[in-house]
Amino acid sequence: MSKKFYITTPIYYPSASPHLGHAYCTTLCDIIARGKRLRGYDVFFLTGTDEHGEKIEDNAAAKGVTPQEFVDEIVNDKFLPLWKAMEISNDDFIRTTDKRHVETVQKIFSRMLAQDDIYLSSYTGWYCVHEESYWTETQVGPEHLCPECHRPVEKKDEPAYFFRCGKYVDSLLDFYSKNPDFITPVSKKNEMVNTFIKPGLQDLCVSRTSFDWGIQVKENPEHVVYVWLDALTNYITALGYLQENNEKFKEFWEDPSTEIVHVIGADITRFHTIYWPMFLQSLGLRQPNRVFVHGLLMMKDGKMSKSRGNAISAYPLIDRYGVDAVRYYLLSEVPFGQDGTFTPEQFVTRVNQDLANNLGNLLNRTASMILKYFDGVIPAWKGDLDELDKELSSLTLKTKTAYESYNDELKVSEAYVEVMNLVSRANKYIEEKAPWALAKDPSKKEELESAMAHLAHVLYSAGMMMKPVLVHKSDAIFDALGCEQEEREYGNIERLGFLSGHKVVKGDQLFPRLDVEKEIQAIAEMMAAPKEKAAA
Ligand code: ME8
Repeated sequence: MSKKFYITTPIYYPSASPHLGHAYCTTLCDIIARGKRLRGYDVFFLTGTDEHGEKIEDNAAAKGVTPQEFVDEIVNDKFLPLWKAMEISNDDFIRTTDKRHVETVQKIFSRMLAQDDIYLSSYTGWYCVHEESYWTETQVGPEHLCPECHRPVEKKDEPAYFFRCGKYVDSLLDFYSKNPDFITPVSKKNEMVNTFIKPGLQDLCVSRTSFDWGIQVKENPEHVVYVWLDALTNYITALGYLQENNEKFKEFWEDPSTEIVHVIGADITRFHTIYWPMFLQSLGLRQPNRVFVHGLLMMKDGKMSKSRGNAISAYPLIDRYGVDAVRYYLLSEVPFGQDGTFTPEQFVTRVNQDLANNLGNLLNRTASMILKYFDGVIPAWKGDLDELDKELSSLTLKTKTAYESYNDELKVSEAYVEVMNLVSRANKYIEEKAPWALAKDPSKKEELESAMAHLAHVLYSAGMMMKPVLVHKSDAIFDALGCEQEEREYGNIERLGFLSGHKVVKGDQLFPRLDVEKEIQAIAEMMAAPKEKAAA
């Protein structure tokens, strides 16, 4: 039976259009999900939107529409079309206004209340609307600013329900020490323990009475459920937890052999690694295997934001360079454990160096030579005739192993660096073999055949490993190698020589080389006037 893998993105606030940073996170998850599917895993990939809270209520009021109308428009006109344009292969899309979610959150709240994990009290303190969080006098300091986003906070005094964190803190620390990989990269765990747990974790306020746009507490309709208790549970409500049809829940959550990975940005680590595990404990449910904190995609002048005028929409990039180039760029720009910076120069350089000059060039040269020297028929595999052949074959297999282990460790961009290194090596092999010279010497025919067979196999293997990123261009590679649909199998990477006798078809250039100056200028213009396009 195939191994099961459950991967989630954060559910984003539909308070404005998603920017390239959101697109980065969703694309990263998509690449991980597609990579696992390619290797035969049974995958469930979830994304969605986090639609309740005071911020959304305020934004809707400012626009003169109801909160539901407000979120419907953003989800339908901005989020869903963007994910379609980015070729996101999610298996479900959860909205926290979905009936299935609302009803389940009410059941979860009731259950926690019944078992006295939640109790009614009152809250006096400082509140940040932007972070939807309460803070103490010490935390906001004399200037009364939110310690997280540095915006001014408001004084609040209201009845509220609280979650008993104290009850679960010891078992949380125990869980961390028994599961050192739970928070990835591990440095984030120390930050959580030292900043939030060690100084003393207060009970978490889990209801609000100062606004209406939320899930009503059934037992006390004056209250709505705190947006983070509401939001975090999406990961199980989407699977059917406490619902009639809970097959997916059994398969992708309850089954201890399922690997569960939440992918998030550093800004929401506290919620996912402290409160979420406690909520799960309270519900008597297993923990996810990993919370993976990815790096951010920044702009030169800091965080991407519309107000700074430095945000860039994915659409004009997709229109001009194709979705595969944008996906590849996003993936490669943010290495594991680090942030990346979007610049037009870097975008053009990546596409030119890796996709046009390296991968595109290998395809172009290989296909042209096979057409020229062998009428387009890939020569029969004769094994490795010399050290160079041997090195290339063994590198292909080694790359597959490294690609798998990097992917499994969630060092995703590193996995694709390995594939690009294989492609570079194959381009260098062409220089070393000099097939044009071999072709002039009839006694070297076998060597020439072997070189072409080796190059074709590297191309196939690279195309296959790149498939989760290059969702269209990988097929262009297989088309060029004359592969039937049913032959496009990951396992064939290990069948050296399976392409013998295939007929090469010369197609268009895989990635045309970009004119550096012209394209840098074009991207700078996109950034100056971020235009959005409705879905096709
Ligand atoms: O926090 N680069 O939603 P949100 C990369 N609703 N990723 C970025 C990014 C950037 N510049 N900016 C944002 C919320 N992100 C909650 C989540 S989950 C139960 C509830 C990504 O719309 C990153 O993954 O503010 C970050 O954690 C997430 O978007 C925050 O999205």
